Amino acid sequence: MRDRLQEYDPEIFDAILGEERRQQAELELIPSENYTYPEVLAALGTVFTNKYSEGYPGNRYYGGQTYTDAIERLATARARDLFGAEHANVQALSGAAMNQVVYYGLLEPGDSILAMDLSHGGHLTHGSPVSHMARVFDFHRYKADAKGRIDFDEVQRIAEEVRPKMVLCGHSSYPRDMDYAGFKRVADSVGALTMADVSHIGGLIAGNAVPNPLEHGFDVVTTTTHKSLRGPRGGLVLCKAEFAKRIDKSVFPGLQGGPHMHTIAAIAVALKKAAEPEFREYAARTLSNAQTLAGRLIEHGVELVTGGTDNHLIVVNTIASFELQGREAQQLLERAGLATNKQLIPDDPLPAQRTSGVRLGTPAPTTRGMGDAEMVTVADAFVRALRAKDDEAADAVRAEVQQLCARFPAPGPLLPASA
Ligand code: DSN
Repeated sequence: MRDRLQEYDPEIFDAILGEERRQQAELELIPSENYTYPEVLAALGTVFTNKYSEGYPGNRYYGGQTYTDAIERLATARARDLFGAEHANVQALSGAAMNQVVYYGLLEPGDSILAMDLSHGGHLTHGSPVSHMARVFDFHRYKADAKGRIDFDEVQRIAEEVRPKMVLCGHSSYPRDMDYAGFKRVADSVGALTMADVSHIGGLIAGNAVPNPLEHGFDVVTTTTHKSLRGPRGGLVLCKAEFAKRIDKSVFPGLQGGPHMHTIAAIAVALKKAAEPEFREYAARTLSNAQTLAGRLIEHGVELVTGGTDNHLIVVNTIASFELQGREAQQLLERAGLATNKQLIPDDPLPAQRTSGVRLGTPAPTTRGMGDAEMVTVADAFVRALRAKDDEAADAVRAEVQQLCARFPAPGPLLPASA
């Protein structure tokens, strides 16, 4: 198949090959990215791409659904089992869609939602003023305290003032554990629903390495499937049985049309992988690698937001540590073969395109099989590249990073390049 693509469309083929080589030669430290399984890539590139399947198994709008029903039933059952959920919907096309599904399915336009501030670790889809959702729902924001921890007295105070219909926790750059019992107490005290967006830590929850909000009585939990869960790009909505119909109707016909059945097949494969004992080891090692990486950076005098991490991600204050804006640091690191992303720090004085920090994470290096020794090497390389602040030093670091990556190959496509 690859030969046919190469022959027919060499420009696209070359870009695919280039990206494969980039992913092998550089180290992916962006905490929301990972290297998926060859089996997931195989499931994605199948004839399920051809099929329209609006509706749900046993109740679709088009015929020919024998096999789409089979894969969607498998995917939903595996999602329920893995996360201990009463109901699972696997059709959301992405993280943004999956969160909109919940807001529209369980709330009315104008209802208030209490969620974490973006610069303190929240997410664009949690009511950032630049998102469409902020025009439809009335978002209010809580922040972390001066030490970067969530102050539940403050969350409670805002909740009593605002009387939200939903309390939302979850993060894309908050490096600490979530106190789900604390959020549930606040929500219960004002009669609000509880929602956790665990997109970043979905795989860590599946691997039993961090707490599961469903075990704390949360009403609804969302997670993307491509971050620490190592699946294809997609979204899961997990909820109590009492919300199942409203969630399903909110996905289809509420927000989406035909589900991407090739993605659902690949999600099912990733969920099967995540239920295996090896995945628990992977989740535990992702956490211990983050501890080692953070510890070594601190030994070098690097300033981390909240002073460390409890999960897979680390936010470095690059202004305080290296007198570099996040954007400059990201560029130097990219030249050094380390892929990171510029990151707002709490109440960042700089805009999102410049920022005062960068964000790193360990899901992808852990997938490559790296451990403590390699995390020390990566931390040393990171510091060397940013302290020298010049292209020559970054190029020298890149050579070392490439050697490291060659020793720990990323899982590639199922078929070799010549197949
Ligand atoms: N873009 C993802 C992240 O990097 O955290 C979340 O949507």
